[in-house]
Formats: sequence, C-alpha cells, structure tokens
Amino acid sequence: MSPIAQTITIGHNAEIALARRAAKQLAEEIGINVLGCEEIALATSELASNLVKHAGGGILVLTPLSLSPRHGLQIESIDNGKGIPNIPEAMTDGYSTANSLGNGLGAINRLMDEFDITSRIGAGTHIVCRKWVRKDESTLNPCPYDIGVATRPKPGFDINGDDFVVKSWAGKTLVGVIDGLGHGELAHQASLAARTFIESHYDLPLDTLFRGVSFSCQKTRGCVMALACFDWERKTIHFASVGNIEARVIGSPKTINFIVRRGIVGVNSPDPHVTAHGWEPENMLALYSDGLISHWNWQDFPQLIDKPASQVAENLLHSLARPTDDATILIVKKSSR
Ligand SMILES: [Mn+2]
Repeated sequence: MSPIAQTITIGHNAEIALARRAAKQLAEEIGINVLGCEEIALATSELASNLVKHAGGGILVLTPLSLSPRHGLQIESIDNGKGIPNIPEAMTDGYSTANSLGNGLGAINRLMDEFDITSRIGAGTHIVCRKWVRKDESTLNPCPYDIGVATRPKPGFDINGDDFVVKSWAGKTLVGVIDGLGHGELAHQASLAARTFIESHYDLPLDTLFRGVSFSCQKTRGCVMALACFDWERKTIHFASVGNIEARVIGSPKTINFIVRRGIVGVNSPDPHVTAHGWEPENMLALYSDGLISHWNWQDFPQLIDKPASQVAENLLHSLARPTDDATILIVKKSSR
C-alpha cells in the first residue's frame, strides 16, 4: 500500500506525540533514511508544540510527495492564530516568547530540506516544509578532479569571516565560497550559518540551497555566496551566485559566463539565476572572495599549471590577497597525477 496523506488536528499536548509518530511512520514508509526520520520527528514535534502553545491549535497536513524522480514528505502547519510579527527574529535560535509561534523555526529550517512560511498578524500562519529521500551514499563515485582551497582571515584577526564548502557524493561534487559581510566574529557567524545549512543539505538543487541559507542567515549580517555543482558523468556544471564572489573558468575552449545576482543572502536574498554549462576535462574553476584582487591573468602563473589544486590555491592566495579583508580561493582542476 502506498503511503497516504494525513491531516492531524492539534489542540492539546497529547496530540504532539501522536503527530510525531504519524510523521515518522509516514517518513519510514516513503523510504527516508533513519536519520531523516528522526529529523522529521523532531521538526513535527516543534511544529505541533508551537500550535498548542502559541496558536490556540491548528492542523498538520502530512503529504507524501512523488515528484519524479524525487520522493519525499511535506509537512504543513496551518493555524488561525495571532501570526508572527517578526519572522527574521523568529528564525533566530533561542528566540522565544510566550506569545510567539516562532520558537524553533530556525531548527525546523535546518532539520528539513525546504522551508517556507507566510504569516499575517491576526490571520494566522502557514508553514510548508519538505524533506526528500536521499540517494544511497554508499554508491559514492570518487571525484575525478582535484580540489584545493586556501583561506585566511584579515591580517591581525584570528577569526575568518570567509568560509567554503566541498562535498562529493554519487558522481557529483558541490563546491562553494562564502563571504560573511565585513570581517571578524559577526562575519564568521554569518558564513558559519550558511555553511552549516549547506553541509546538511548539499544534494539539493542550488536555488533550494540559497533559500535555506537565506533563512539560516536572517538576523546575521548576511553573506555573499557562489555555489557550483559538478555532475562528472554528464560533464556539466550548475552555477549560482549572489553578491561579489568571483567565479572564473580557465582553459575552456568556449567562454563560460555565469550570471551573478547582486544582493546579500539573508538580508535582501534575491533568488539566484541557476545556469547549466558543459564542462570539459581541461577546464579549471577558480572561485574567490573579494579579499583577492579580481583582475589577474592565469598566464602570469605558468609554474602552477601542473601543480595540485591545493598548491595552486595557496600560491594564488599568497600573490593576490589584499591586506584589508578575509581572503579565500577554491580551485577545481584536472588531477595532476
Ligand atoms: Mn570580503
């Protein structure tokens, strides 16, 4: 029997445990892995207890999703309560008042793959979140490329406001460079919030990742970010960027132009333009923060052509970093061995 949708009325504490069990069982039937089922159980508890405590009750709608080729579970929380006056505030961990439905929303965003919320004062709140079945990671193909990163904080600072992501799974690799606005501790908090979200959701489409990071970075200064996802079998790269992370493809027979949206993730959070491009084995990708000068020529570094990516990144950082900012460069190139 295929899993079926359920609507659960939540009015009392006793119904929280009921909802939690129902969501977890449905997640298991859909084929979500053990960790994912636990995360769904936690998120459902948060949603249900918010309804009891802050909204005077409501309903949870659990819907199995089958949007080929993906399967997943959608959880909606619907109430006619007071609404949430300040959603960014509510997304912040530790935020909680007796009058707020917002408690735990930041956690729900992290536990689930997709999260959306609309709320009107006096008219209630509608939350939609989804979690997808993950592909079995035991079928890992090793990444056929060499990836290297070099990063350092602004000289004189211990804390780095730049960060990066490298994740490989099942024939794909996601790389990204993140620059928390400014430098120091507050910049670090922003880029850390972004990286933490991406590392637990790396296999989602790039626009979905940007949305999740936007929620995670509300109440931080925000960050700029560029993400590139390689599919090694199809020989493609998907790219998305908001703000001034430079992305350059070197050695491509055909010029590859990426589309960059202006803006700040977590502050004005524009949706990125995700573009897809062919990827040739000889190409090299350089992603770097504005802590490096933006205009330079690869031809000026002939000694690096056959060097491993980590050495290329370190040398370029050394030559190009400005003393006024955190600096990060990530290189993806053909394996030199
Ligand atoms: Mn910067």
